[in-house]
This record gives sequence, structure tokens and C-alpha cells, in this order.
Amino acid sequence: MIWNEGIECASREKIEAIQLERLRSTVENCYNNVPHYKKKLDAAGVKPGDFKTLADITKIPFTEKDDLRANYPYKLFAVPMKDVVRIHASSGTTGKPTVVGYTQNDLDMWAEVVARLACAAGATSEDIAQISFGYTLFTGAFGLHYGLEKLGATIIPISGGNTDRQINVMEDFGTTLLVSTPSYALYLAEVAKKKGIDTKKLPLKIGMFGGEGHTEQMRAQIEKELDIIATENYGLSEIIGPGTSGECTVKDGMHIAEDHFYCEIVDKDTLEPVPYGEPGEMVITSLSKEALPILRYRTKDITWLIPEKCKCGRTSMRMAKIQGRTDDMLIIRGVNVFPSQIEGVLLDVEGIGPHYEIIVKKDGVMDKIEVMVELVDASLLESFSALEEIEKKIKHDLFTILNISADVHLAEPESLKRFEGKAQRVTDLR
Ligand code: DLL
Repeated sequence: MIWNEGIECASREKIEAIQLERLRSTVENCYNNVPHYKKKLDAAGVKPGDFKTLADITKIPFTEKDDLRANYPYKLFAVPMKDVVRIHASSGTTGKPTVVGYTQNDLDMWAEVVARLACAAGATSEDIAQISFGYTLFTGAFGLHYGLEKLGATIIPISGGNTDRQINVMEDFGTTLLVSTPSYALYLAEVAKKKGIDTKKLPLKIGMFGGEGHTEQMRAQIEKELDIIATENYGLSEIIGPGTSGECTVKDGMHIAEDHFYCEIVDKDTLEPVPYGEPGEMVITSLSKEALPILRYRTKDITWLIPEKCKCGRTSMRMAKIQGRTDDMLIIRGVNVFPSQIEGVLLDVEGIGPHYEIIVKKDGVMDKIEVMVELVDASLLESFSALEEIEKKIKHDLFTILNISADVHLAEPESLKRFEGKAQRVTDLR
């Protein structure tokens, strides 16, 4: 089923006409109601009336996380506080969080875009959805909550943490849809198994995961362990939260809610637009938000756009999996590496589980990378030659595929840290 066929399957002309009209009113709203934007637009010599085509968007200066910090907490809001009905926040570049606000219309739009993605993931009003994101300032839980509720699903707002209880509820309440980070889904599966629960026999059938990336290997593992279809969802607080984009069951790129968010990809160094299909930094402009309209926000996320119609029938622009962030990219002895690429290599090695840690440090003047990864089977610890073999294989693959020399340490099953929220896998000690 398609939740909003008129939009999700619209022609390019129709979508672009909606985008242009909304871009004009968003710029006008920013110019008239947010002093920060007025100053920036004036300095760039841009007036709200200047937007003849969508390509004119490149006249607008970028917005960055630091602009939110400089206007902490509410100075980028375009409406009086009496019209702001919700606040969320995410981590800032330094101490203070990045604060975002929503009017009632913003919340209604948010529920609409999430309902589209829930529907695209195969959810219906029959589903019983367990929301295992924390109900906190983080947008994950509330975003999925209201979108799934709009769809008519039954919501279990269990929030994050207390894994034993999550599993009991999953069994007793008949959860059919799980909302969490992908790493927590794997952890849930692992704990359930330890409790002697056959996770494949649970009524669970859909996972809507997001907030962090995962490789295809990790998705396959989650789908296998829990016997579900797992879709990936992307978003960021500054734009709305989850609902920005997400996969349908075809799982070939994340559909963007283009009537509300205009996405550009720019070269991460020159910041000039790149053609469709080429990777670069995703820049997003909100097209309908009232409380916190946002112009050309630099997400720092690296991806590319897929304009072709999807096999599911939706015509909406899709984005590829996030390849990494411009700011989490590790440079090790001059080689650029994304942690997700290391994960990809690890998960292709037999006998290795999906839990790992990457430590980057200095060895004299040289960068040194250590990878700690868990074995699946503790009995391997008894065979020195088997361990040596696996270590050698990982080292070899990291070198030949990613061109990095790493020290590899194999750890006992279940010995590395688990995360209830987003996994923190990289420690950069340099
Ligand atoms: O993580 C919103 C969200 C919650 C999306 C739940 C989906 C599900 P923030 O806390 O503001 O918002 O973090 C935003 O997280 O710029 C990406 O770097 C990263 N991120 C979010 N989803 C994905 C994903 C939420 N599917 C930042 N793949 C973004 C990779 C992701 N990175």
C-alpha cells in the first residue's frame, strides 16, 4: 500500500512545482521572521523574490550546526513561543545541544511523513509497534510514535533500555514491529537467544531501524536472527527527525519526502552541486516547516541521490545509504576510511560477530588503528591456530580492501560494550 499516492507517485513536474512554491514561502518566512537569516541573505544579496527556478536555491548561503549553536536555544525560531508546542534536541558540536522546535502543523506534517515510511515498510493498522528508542529529547521515539499511530498501529511506548523487559513485552504483547537502532535490534536478538527464546517464533515481522547506519551484512544478520524485514530510516533533528527519508520493502535507497524537504548533494570540498548519482554531502532545505524553517543545512552526511522510479511504484527521489559523515571520516596514515567500511570487511569474515570497536591512536608520529572484534563462538578461543587464522584474514582484508594496516584483537563473545542507543564504535585518541 502507498500512504499518499498523490505525492509519493507524483510526476517530477508536479513535485518541482510544489517545491518551488514552498521554497519561495520558506525563504520569505526566514527573511521576515528570523534575524539570523535576514542578515545572511542580505549579506549574500539575496531577496525572497529572487527564486525563479529551483536551481536558484544555490544563491542561499549554507546553514550549519554552529549557526544553531550561535542562536541557542530559540533564536532561529520563526514563530512566537506560544505557537511552539514541542522541543527536541540533539548533540551539538560542543557542550550545548542543538535545540529544535515544532508548531502543531509541524507535528502533523512529521506524523504524515513517518506514516508514509511505516506504510512503505509494510506496516498496517494491524501492527503492534514496540518503540525501543528513548522517549527523550532525541527525535527517534516521538517521531516514529506519532507516525505509526497515524497509520493506526498499536503503539507500545516502552522507550529504551531494560533489555529483559523489552523481550518479555515483545513476547507477551505480541509485538509485530520493532523500532530501534540496528545495533540494539541485534543486541535484543542476542539477549533473547541467551534466555532460550526462539526469536524466529516471535510474531515480529518488521523492523524500522535508523538513527545510525548499518551495512548490508548487518541488516542480513538482523533479518535472519529475528526473521523479519528490516528497513532503514534516515533523518536528523534539524530537519525534522525520522521521516526525512526511509526505505520501502524493495530496500534499494531511502525515499525522500520531497514535498517537505529539498535535498541537494554538494562536493564536500568545493560545496558545488554534483550530478545525480555522484556522492557528496547532503544539504537539506525544509519546505513547509513553521517553527524552525531551515535553509541549505549541511548535514555532513555523505550519500548520493537516485532519481529513477523505484520498483515499488513510488517516483520520489531516493538517497543511498549514508557512506559516512564528513566529520567521522578517519584519516589513517593518509588513507580515508569510514567506520562502516571497516564493519563491512569484518562482517564478511567467518566466525566474527557484529560487535566491534575501533581505536585510533598515535604510535610515535604514525597513526595506528586497533580493531577489537568479538568472536561468535567461544570454543575458538581454545584453538590458537584458528584464532591466528582469523586475525590474519582480517588484517589481510583490511589491507587489501581498505589499504589500512590494523592491529586486530579478537575478543570473547559478549565481551565488548553494548549500546542501547546509537553505538559509539570509534575512539580517536590522537
Ligand atoms: O538520528 C533521527 C532519526 C531517529 C532518524 C531515528 C531515523 C531514526 P539526530 O539525533 O539529529 O537525528 O542525528 C542525525 O544521525 O546526520 C546521521 O549522521 C545519523 N543518522 C541518522 N539516521 C541514519 C541512518 C536522528 N539511517 C544524524 N544511517 C544524521 C546513517 C544516520 N546515519
